[in-house]
Amino acid sequence: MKNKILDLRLYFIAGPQDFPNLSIDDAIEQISVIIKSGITVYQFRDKGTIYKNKNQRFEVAKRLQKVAQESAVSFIVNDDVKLARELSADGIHVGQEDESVSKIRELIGQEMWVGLSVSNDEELKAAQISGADYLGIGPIYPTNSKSEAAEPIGTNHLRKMLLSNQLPIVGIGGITENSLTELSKIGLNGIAVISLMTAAENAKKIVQKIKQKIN
Ligand code: TZP
Ligand code: MG
Repeated sequence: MKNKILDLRLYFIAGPQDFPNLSIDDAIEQISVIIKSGITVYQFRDKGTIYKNKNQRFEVAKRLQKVAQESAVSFIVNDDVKLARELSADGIHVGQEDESVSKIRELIGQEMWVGLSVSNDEELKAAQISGADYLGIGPIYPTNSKSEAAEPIGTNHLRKMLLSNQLPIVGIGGITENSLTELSKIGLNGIAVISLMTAAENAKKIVQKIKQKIN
């Protein structure tokens, strides 16, 4: 169920596939450590390729949701509206190629947050009236974490895009510790990351650094 406030400052995205060298149990453990490190949102982004059956995927999502709930971290499901509803997740996040926000609203009403990915001016404009609660905008920089990612937007263009935006927004794509200062001046509500956190040796340290910069 929707958490009252959606604090977008540090939005971590991952599924077990983002830990290709680990067993599913070890990946859950790693993701749990990150969820507990002070992030504000966790998105279960799982392409479903590594499981024996659907039930196993459901159980993994449920375990991670429990960790998020215990840490007062909002739990968002990527793409899979059915899973989000079965779990009563706090929200659902979709891309341009997924079910439309209006269709999702028909299914779920106002009970969950709906996030939408945008990667260019046209998508950002259309997103303003889409009914989405927040937007993920990117990739800002080149990324290795999404195979079908669009062209990087770059911070100069991103700044211009945000002039015509009214919605809460997280920046995503290729964000490293080195980009935090630059990103802190753009007016984002938060940053969304995969590899910055999955590769972190000390998740808490990175979280502190990000929270100092992005607020
Ligand atoms: N959408 C746009 S870029 C991206 C997604 C899911 C991947 C972000 O991963 P990273 O490792 O933070 O660049
Ligand atoms: Mg998608």
